[in-house]
Amino acid sequence: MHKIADIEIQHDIMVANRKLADRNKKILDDANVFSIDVLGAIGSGKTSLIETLIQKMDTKIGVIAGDVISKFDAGRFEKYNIPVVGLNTGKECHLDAHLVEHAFGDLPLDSIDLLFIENVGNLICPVDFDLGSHIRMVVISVSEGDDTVEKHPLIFKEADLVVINKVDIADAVGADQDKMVSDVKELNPTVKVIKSSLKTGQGLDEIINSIEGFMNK
Ligand SMILES: Nc1nc2c(ncn2[C@@H]2O[C@H](COP(=O)(O)OP(=O)(O)O)[C@@H](O)[C@H]2O)c(=O)[nH]1
Ligand SMILES: [Mg+2]
Repeated sequence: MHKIADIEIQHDIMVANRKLADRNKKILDDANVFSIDVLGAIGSGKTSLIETLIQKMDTKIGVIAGDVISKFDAGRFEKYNIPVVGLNTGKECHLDAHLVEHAFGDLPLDSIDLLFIENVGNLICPVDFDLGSHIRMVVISVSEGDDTVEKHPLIFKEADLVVINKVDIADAVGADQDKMVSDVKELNPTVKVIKSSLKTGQGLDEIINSIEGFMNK
């Protein structure tokens, strides 16, 4: 059973995070950096998608990569010779605005136009922690099961762009990709939902157009 003190501490944490997120947003706006919080389950293809976008988009990109331990994903991004900061969350299952603010200190924000923040892989904890990014992109894959959206409604309600990845293997894993799209639309009727495969390239132009649309708003 929760004690009142526990609930108050949780509330204080959320309020403090909200303030820091607003401050982060101002830092990004002052530096003319558009930022995307990339959320999704472990293995859905977040890092692979960002790697592909680094190679395909005609924009100066930087990345903050959240890993529980070590610098696994940061190491993957460093190969592209772009500004990268790896953040370790230890036992925490999400990034927060305070960690992201620290990462800003190690990034040349003035020479970045687009900043991807790859959050820790899961569909639950990151939802409550705004990082100060401009949009949230949720990447899920058909191999997580076509009931993933129904089981995790909150993250889809908060999303600006949803990518349903790995459609190349939808038949192999028996997933109904169109059901996943309609489940998202039911929760969030105005959100853009794109089916993609990083193996065949399906949906990539649409993802890039959508991101550029948000950047030019
Ligand atoms: N079949 C298939 N595999 C993919 C696709 N996108 C990513 N993967 C694979 O899925 C695994 C996890 O990808 P990763 O980008 O590390 O996921 P993350 O944990 O969300 O960052 C890797 O082995 C990728 O090669 C896709 O569209 N189709
Ligand atoms: Mg990753």
